[in-house]
Amino acid sequence: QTKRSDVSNSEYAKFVSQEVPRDEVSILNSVFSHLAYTFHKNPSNTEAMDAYNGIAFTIRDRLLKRLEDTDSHFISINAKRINYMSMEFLIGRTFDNAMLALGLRKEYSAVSNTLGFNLEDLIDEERDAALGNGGLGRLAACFVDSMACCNYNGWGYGLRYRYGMFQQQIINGYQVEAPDCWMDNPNPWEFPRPEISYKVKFYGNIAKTPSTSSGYTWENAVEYDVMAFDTPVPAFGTKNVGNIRLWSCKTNDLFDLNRFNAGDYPGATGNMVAADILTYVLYPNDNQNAGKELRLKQEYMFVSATIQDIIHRFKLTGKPWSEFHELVAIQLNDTHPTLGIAELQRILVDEEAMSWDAAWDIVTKSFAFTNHTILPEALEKWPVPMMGKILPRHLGIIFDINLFFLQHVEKSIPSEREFLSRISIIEESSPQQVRMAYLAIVGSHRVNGVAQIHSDIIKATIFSEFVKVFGSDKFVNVTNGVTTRRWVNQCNPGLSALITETVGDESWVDDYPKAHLLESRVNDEDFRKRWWDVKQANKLRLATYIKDTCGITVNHDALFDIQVKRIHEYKRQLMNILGVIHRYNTLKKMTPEQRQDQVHRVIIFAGKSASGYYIAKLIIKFINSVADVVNNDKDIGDVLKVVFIPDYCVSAAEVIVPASDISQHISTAGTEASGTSNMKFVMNGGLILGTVDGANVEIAEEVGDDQIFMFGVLAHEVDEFRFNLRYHPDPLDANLQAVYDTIKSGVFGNPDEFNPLVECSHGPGDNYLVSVDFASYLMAQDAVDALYKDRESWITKSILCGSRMGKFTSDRSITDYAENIWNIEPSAVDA
Ligand code: B1H
Repeated sequence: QTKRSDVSNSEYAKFVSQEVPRDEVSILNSVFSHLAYTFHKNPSNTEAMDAYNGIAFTIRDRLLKRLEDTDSHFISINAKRINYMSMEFLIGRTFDNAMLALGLRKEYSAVSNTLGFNLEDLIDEERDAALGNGGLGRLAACFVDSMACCNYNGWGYGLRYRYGMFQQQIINGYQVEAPDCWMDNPNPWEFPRPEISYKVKFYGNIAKTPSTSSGYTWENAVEYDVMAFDTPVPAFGTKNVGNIRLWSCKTNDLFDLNRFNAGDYPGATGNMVAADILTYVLYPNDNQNAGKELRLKQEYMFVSATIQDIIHRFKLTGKPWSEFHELVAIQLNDTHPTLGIAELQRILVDEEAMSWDAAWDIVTKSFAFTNHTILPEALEKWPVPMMGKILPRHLGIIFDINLFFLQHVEKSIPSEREFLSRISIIEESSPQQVRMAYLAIVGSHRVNGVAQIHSDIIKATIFSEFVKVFGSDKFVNVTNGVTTRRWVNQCNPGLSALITETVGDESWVDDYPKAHLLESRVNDEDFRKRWWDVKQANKLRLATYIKDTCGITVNHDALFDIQVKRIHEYKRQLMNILGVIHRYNTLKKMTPEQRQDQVHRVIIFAGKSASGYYIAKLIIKFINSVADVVNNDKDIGDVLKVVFIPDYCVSAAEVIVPASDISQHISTAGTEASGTSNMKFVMNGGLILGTVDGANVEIAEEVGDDQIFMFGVLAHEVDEFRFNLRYHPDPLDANLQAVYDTIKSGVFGNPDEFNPLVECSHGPGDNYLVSVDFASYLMAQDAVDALYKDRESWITKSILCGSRMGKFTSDRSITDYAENIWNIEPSAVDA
């Protein structure tokens, strides 16, 4: 307890009611003040990093004020809060985004000039916050941006990993991982909240005790302290500010004095290290379940602290438990936070003396679950013995949830044993496994997929039995979206200026459907030229980036053909590079004159592979080996270049996305739940080459299916083709055979090394149907070339596509969630 001195309320009210000054001189003075008093620097010894920090702290001041206002506003009106629980937030950089959100970019640019720096250079001083793998983590970051911009009371909850997504180096063509020590620099965007901390328990045993209403207590557990760090989320066009609360293990209570006194100094810190390790590292898997004990502990630590925090905040309202679900919505970003269901049930029955049924009613009314993948290797299952050891009470609760669920099913639909075992949360394997997706479905009131085709597929396949049990209405679709603040306004100033001019003001930034007005200018010659010039300038910027990062010179007049995403067999980077070899073979057979007549292309790849994913890593090596040969072939010159940009991350994407002429989204139909970079590329005036999969389908619906290049088998045909590859294989496509022959000739290096890639792209090993789609893929690529030669038609398509993407803003996604799942209204701070 601290004794507070008497601060007169009216003095405080006066203080907080002042807007932090926005004029250049005041900003400059605050920067001087931070430089002097936060960083011990003066203008004569200020380096770029110091200038970035000094400036960033003044922005943070402005954000914190707004964060406090937002919080008090929502508390004062007892607003329902969305708790978006995600093991990943792929935030990227905050600096530029925050200046734009505050509407102070011009002022800050002038201030940095006064300090002797170019604002663009200072922006490059910031390290990405890469607390995520790919689409799922980036989606979470876009969603907190949209919740704030749309004035919803929404917070993200996650983990503060000391090491984020590893940094990828390419050495001799191979991926080499280096740690992402992003916390080595001061982080102006987070602030520690040591007063907000909770105890999280592991291990121990369950004892029967009459003292709790459930009759159980959890004893002899090991306890850790977990502490909050808040990262305010700047929002554009509103004074609301969002928040991402990340948890980190506290180590201070874990010093072992007994060992220390006995002279065992290193041993005394043993527990501290163990605690720290819990939040040390992000598992670098995308669409792949690691299944490691440490990951289970991370998941539990995350959910336990979050649920305790949610309950703490709920109790401050003084409302009865029966109103919990009217004030709290909890969204599970995939199954990773699903233990939250068991944790809330446990706290209610073991600690809050509630009956099982009353507790379960609260749980199921509060939770909702988003599924992001149907890939079997990504579906989370935890061995029962492992869960029993680490979380004995939760395992008991999960067994009870399952028992009551199966009893309900038996009563409501007469079913055979087989059916019950198929939908059981516990898989009867050896050892038994907890199926986390099933727990999430049973414990939630809504389940959604992330694009229409994906939502339809999960209902028809992996969750079909649950549709029979709960009815179809529990399963809904919310198509993903991306924030236009970052993915248009910030990353593409040239295009943004054109949209602003067309719309008449900047209102499109948070009302993206307004971009449809661009369509009215499709025949305006001057506009078309400027549209083209913007793209060329973005290509030049990317060409410079490629020169800097790979040392390869590319001509920005060539067609830029881009595939950037995690490296995964189902995403078929392999098909792309096999297509490149086909193109190379074709060019080699031509006369020099014929060659010069072809559309010049730069094929650009980027993406990380999970560190233990052998085939994905081999694909990276293979792309680099092909690139080496093609790029150094004098016959080929500028007609074809192949580039693998290392260390793909959010800030690299901000340079890459605006520069595409065409981008590839070519997953085997039915495997990519949505994809979100497809949306970003089209918003930035790039066309797409894609399969009938994920959000490609809805993009085609919006922009017109004659506007984009689609090819390949359909999702419902995939099983049959797989079966045929195994039992009735067609003869191999002649072009693909020729590509294999080139590989086997050894031009790209030791053919034995790459043989696994040959084996997994045809015949029974071809799980992702590369050989089946190859011919139609090449035809689609020919159509791309033909259109690019007709520049005017290309520009028309590019403008039409760019103008018809209104649906794909994450503001629309969030509004869908708010209306169909969360049942919540927006409310602006200053309204
Ligand atoms: C997506 C994942 C994912 N789906 C497991 N599933 C992970 C699964 O660490 N793990 O265990 C990590 C990530 N990520 C992606 O989600 C989909 O593949 C995309 O198609 C989709 O656009 C994105 C956002 O919904």
